[in-house]
Amino acid sequence: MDVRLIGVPMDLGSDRRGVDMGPSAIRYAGLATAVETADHTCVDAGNLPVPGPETRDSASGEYGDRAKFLAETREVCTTLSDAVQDTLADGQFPLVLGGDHSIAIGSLGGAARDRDIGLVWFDAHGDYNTPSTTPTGNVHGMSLAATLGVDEFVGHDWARSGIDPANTVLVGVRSLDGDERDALAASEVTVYTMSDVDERGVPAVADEAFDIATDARDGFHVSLDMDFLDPDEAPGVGTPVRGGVTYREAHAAMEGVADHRDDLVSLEVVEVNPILDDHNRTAELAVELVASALGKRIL
Ligand code: DIR
Ligand code: MN
Ligand code: MN
Ligand code: MN
Repeated sequence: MDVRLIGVPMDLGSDRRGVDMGPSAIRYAGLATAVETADHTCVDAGNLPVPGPETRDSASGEYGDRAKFLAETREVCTTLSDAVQDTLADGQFPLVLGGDHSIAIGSLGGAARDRDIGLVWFDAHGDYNTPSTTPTGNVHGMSLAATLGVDEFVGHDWARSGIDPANTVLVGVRSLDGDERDALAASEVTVYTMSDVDERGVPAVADEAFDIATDARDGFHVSLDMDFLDPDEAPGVGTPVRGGVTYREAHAAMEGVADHRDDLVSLEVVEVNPILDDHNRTAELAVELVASALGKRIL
């Protein structure tokens, strides 16, 4: 297929930490070549414009600092949503590079605009906070709730993708905030924690996740937060949590994505932070995992 790279140097969803350099680091780690090695063509659409936090007021949105930079997040995600929709309309495959995880609101806005899709979200976190439950005010911890239109996000048409929570799956979870945990437990989202991975292994858990997500009529989107992996493998992330999946388990999960690639609508990889990284190894790992997800095989 024809893969179109869309970089989103976004760090407004998480207080400036360096995640805005993620798209550069991932490109420098050889993404385009890796995509071609997996037998696809690759065009790079460059980066979308993202305002710097220094030039804006964090309380710009209607929830003030309980959802920081929400007005800017809306601007960027609206642009990204159009870019993803245009990519799909042109018959190309959107590969979105973050940036923090708030950009998933834009990726999914585009991918789900004219489609009924499911969603598999690989993450240490639930990203299911809302302005009333968030302990940080950071929108990257709210993006799953926003795209599903939960609570305060009900009236936010720019954010709500229309994805059915019954076709939505979280995999790799090991860090939830108190109210976030209760909201997630009461939702129809399927949550596979690291305990499920311990008991059943990544291939079984991931395959069940793909079955739930591909139950939607028009395929599914994969959102890969690099903190899904253990910090020993992926130190260059903004909010590392120990106890994540290993290098091999992450590849197995992405090979599972590739096994379902006839249904794969779009892919994003987020939260690579070069400032915290060790010689770009987290970006290099992101590149390897994308290649696996797009069908690269050892033999
Ligand atoms: C935390 C961290 N639950 C928050 N979330 C992160 O700020 O809402 N998500 N790091 O990836
Ligand atoms: Mn996340
Ligand atoms: Mn995370
Ligand atoms: Mn299956």
